[in-house]
Amino acid sequence: MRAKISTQHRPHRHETAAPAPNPPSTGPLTAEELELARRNHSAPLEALRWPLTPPGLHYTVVHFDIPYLDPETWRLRIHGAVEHPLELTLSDLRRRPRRTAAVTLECAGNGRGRLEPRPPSIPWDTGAVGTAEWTGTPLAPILEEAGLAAEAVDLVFTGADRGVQAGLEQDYARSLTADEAMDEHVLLAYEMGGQPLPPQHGFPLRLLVPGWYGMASVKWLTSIEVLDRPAHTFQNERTYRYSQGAEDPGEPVTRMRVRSLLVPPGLPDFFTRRRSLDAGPIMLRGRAWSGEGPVVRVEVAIDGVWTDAHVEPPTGKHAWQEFSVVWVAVPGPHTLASRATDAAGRVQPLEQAWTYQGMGNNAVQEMTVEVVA
Ligand SMILES: Nc1nc2c(c(=O)[nH]1)N[C@H]1C(S)=C(S)[C@@H](COP(=O)(O)O)O[C@H]1N2
Ligand SMILES: [Mo]
Repeated sequence: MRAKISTQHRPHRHETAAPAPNPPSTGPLTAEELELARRNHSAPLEALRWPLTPPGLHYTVVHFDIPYLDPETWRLRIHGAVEHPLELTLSDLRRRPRRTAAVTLECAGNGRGRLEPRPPSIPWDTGAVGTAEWTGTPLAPILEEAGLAAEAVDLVFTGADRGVQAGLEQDYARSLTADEAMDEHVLLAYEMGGQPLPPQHGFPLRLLVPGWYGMASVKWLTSIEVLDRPAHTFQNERTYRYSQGAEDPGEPVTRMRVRSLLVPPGLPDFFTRRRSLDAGPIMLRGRAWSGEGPVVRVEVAIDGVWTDAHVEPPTGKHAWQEFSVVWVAVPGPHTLASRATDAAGRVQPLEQAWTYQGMGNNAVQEMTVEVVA
């Protein structure tokens, strides 16, 4: 049995949440998690070498199926509490002012697979992050043309993908407040890396909410509904929460927490992925980002001793930043780590606070390497 849910009408969040498919687990990965991991690929960490994630290496998340959409018949409807409802074609959108921005997207569940017990969802390690140049047209002027009603409270962004989650049939939909939606950086994006969006990244059009975890950037966008009351979408209220249990509504997940990751140095072992490198000076590099950016400091630790790394300025307001530090590697096993601080003064924690859905994991990543003479 599964219930049907429309985008806006669903149980209030204080009502009992539907149970997660399985309780958090400490056991081996389940067949369902392995299938989710196969379908939703992360970036291999060596992809962090590129300032812009090369095509095909950017992580993807697809809750249901990738919809097959015909760009000729596809429309974006802007409706609800507006003076002038709009129905826009892809060429209408392409004729509007064009803007390109390098934006780092990270899945809010990135790092979930390392939690104990492990929430049952995509069991990410740390690679659910990427940076692309997205091209599109700013949303705010379109909303101005539509004429948001004075009573406008929330906007619901709905994608063309539909499926069942937690027993409820639904379209993938997320809401933003009118203020958040009117932010000048929010884009309706139709290109990624100068090419039409690949199907898995939202062809023909996606929302892009820079600075926020990826769930806000609704792919395969078909509808923007303006509401004169708070929205209650499943993806805002039942998932993407910092909660401690199925009954705990918790706080909503919004902006990306400050984080840094090192490019794995040296040579990997095919099977174990353990890494070895030659003794001597080596440049350690990585990337750091924050939804409250920019990143103002990155420290790198060798065997627990922290030193400041050099941090490059961002290539775009919402793009990650490169950091680097020289290490004179001496033979033996070593632990490497990096820790970023953003302009808001937030610092990556050394230990990850556990949440029921495994959201917003930004703890310092540790990596062990074997240095050989
Ligand atoms: N319509 C729709 N939009 C979506 C999703 C989805 O499943 N359906 N997944 C979201 C999540 S959770 C993330 S992290 C980002 C991932 O974007 P990407 O696949 O382009 O990297 O898309 C978001 N937008
Ligand atoms: Mo995500």
